[in-house]
Amino acid sequence: MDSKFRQVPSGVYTPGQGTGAPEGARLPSLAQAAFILSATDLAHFPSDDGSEIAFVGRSNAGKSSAINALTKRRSLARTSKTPGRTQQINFFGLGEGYRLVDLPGYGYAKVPLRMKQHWKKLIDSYLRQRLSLRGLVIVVDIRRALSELDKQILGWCLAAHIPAHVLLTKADKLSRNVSAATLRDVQRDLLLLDTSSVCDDGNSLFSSQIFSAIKKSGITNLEAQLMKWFTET
Ligand SMILES: Nc1nc2c(ncn2[C@@H]2O[C@H](COP(=O)(O)OP(=O)(O)O)[C@@H](O)[C@H]2O)c(=O)[nH]1
Ligand SMILES: [Mg+2]
Repeated sequence: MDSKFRQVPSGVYTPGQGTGAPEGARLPSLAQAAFILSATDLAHFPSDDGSEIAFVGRSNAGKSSAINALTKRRSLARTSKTPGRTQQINFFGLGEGYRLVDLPGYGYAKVPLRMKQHWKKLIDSYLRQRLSLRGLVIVVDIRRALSELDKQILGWCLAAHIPAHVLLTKADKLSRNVSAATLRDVQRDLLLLDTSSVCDDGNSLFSSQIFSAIKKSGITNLEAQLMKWFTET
C-alpha cells in the first residue's frame, strides 16, 4: 500500500506520525478563522501538513452552523435550509498550520445516486488519506440520535485510531431532561462500540456533548475538545 495512505483497518495511527505542526508554531486561533478553499476532489486539497479537524454528519445536521458558532462568525461556513447543498469539502484556516474542515453531508435521500457515490468516494478518500487529520467531530441532530452511517464512521475511527467527538446539536429543540437522556443513550452506544471509549481519563477515543448553535450553548466544551486534539500531537 502506498505509504501516503492511512492504513485502514489494520494500521495503528500514531499521533504525530503525519507531518505535524511546525516547531514553535503558534496555537490555533478560532478568532482568526478564514476560508481557504473548496475542493471537489483530492487533487485540490490544501497540502497535507499541520493539523486538521473535520466536521462530518448527515446533511442538515448542523455542521456549518456549528463551525460558525465555534468561530463566532455568522456565515464563514455557509448554512442552508435545503439539505444536500454542501457538495464540496471546505477548508478553513485557524492561523498557520491549523485547519477546520466542513465535509459534505451524507444520507440525504433526494440526491441523485451518482452524486451520492461521488460524495462517498470523496469522504472516503479524505478519511483514508489525510495524515494531518487529528480528530472528527460527528455532528448529529439530537432528535435523531446516531444513524447507521454515523456508526460506520465511528467504526472507521476505531480502526484508524482517530478520536471522534459526537456533537448532539439542535438541543434547543428538546427539553433539558430529554437532551440529557439522549446524551446518555449516545454514551451507551459509544461504549458498546468501544469499551474504552467513555471514560474521563482524557485518553478515550470517543466523547460526546450537547450543543446548540442557536442558543450558543456547548461552545466552550467543543472548543476545549478541539484545542486538546490540536495541541496533543
Ligand atoms: N434550532 C436549531 N437549528 C439549527 C441548529 N444548527 C443548525 N440549525 C438549522 O439546521 C439547518 C441546517 O444547518 P446547517 O448548519 O446548514 O447543516 P449542515 O448541512 O450539516 O451543514 C439550518 O436551517 C440551520 O439553521 C441548532 O443548534 N438549533
Ligand atoms: Mg453545511
